[in-house]
Amino acid sequence: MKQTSLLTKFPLAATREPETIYVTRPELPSLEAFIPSLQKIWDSKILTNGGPFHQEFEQKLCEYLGVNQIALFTNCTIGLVTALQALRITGEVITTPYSFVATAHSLLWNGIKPVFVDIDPETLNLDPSKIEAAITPQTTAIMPVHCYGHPCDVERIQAIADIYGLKVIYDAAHAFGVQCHCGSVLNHGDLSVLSFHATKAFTTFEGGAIVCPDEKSRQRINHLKNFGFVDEVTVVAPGINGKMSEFNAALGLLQLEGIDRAIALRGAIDKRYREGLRKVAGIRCLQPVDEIRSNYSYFPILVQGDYPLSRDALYQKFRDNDINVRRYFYPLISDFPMYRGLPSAAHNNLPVARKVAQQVLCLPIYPGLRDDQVDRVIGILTERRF
Ligand code: T4K
Repeated sequence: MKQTSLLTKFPLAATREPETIYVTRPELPSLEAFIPSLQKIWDSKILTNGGPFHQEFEQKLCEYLGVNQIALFTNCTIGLVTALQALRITGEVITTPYSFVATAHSLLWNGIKPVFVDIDPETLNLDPSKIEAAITPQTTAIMPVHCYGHPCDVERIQAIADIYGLKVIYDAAHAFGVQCHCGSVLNHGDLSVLSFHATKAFTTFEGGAIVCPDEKSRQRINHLKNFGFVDEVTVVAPGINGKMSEFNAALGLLQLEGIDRAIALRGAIDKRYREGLRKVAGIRCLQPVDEIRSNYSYFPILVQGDYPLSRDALYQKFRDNDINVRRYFYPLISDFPMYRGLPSAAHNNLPVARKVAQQVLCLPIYPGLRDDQVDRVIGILTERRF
């Protein structure tokens, strides 16, 4: 595709943003570029249930991501709930407290007990060295999160799963397009679940997908996301309605054309933050872990003891300056009422996650964020007037 037509379709970086700076803004094609797809949907009157855009999007996504099979979903949360059903997970599942609540909620929706294990202080992902101690005869699976799109220690997690006969379902909501040393990070574990929510690096408004290793598991997942229907008269499971509509799939196809440019723009912002914050005492930037290719979906910093402001005072200072930074992920999932009574939610079981949740701030990062806006964010962190 010629550069000029790509710019016409994705003009966002060229437009001036309002002065409030958000933690993220969705990157969208121009409305004109989307209208021909809408016209096709209007003409065909095929709105959902695996129509032509859905089929084409699944195929193009597999090619782009470098994965075998994909089942599209209405969002990641329903994808996680269905992934657990597909693998018939029961009993207890080991997971991280340092994530968005949807990770653990997907377990509760299946009547499964979450067992929280602490995170690694460098990667902020589930700490593999702490997993074995949490395994009981009821444990059937591990549900790690590639937090901020940084890959988990997939090999150590798989080794533990193999020894104890456990399944591994990755919450890969943040990991669209991330490649580690052995290809797509989405190819690890039994299943990986993506989010295409408006706040994600790749968005279809709402949306998600399960990455599956083979056609057989994809078929079971397709039944489960369509009420359990196999054909007009056969229902094999109490499935849910998790189907992605033609509207979202058509948008997704168009979004694929702009995603490399969007990730490159995010990468430039990541670089500018790192350079600007290199010498700021008390501010720690997370280092890329095992990525050959990052997606730069988030830019978390950890506000440490030697920084002159507490994390929450700094959060307020950003707010006072119309910069909507976010505390992803605070509070810990294990501190919410439906989880805090669990033995694994105990205060002394999760010291690293607890400390990080008190230190983290996610800075704005999205393709339309201008250099002067990035510098405004850096300026808040470096100015000495407190
Ligand atoms: N697993 C993990 C690890 C996740 O992080 C998530 C979702 C999931 C699973 C579940 O995925 P889905 O079922 O949603 O596909 C947001 C998102 O709602 C949530 O999807 C996301 N993680 C989580 C980390 O963040 P909020 O409450 O912070 O979003 P909100 O509405 O405050 O938006 C933040 C900023 O984004 C706004 O200030 C402006 C901008 N924004 C947002 C929306 C929704 C826009 O510019 N346009 C928009 O349409 O939760």
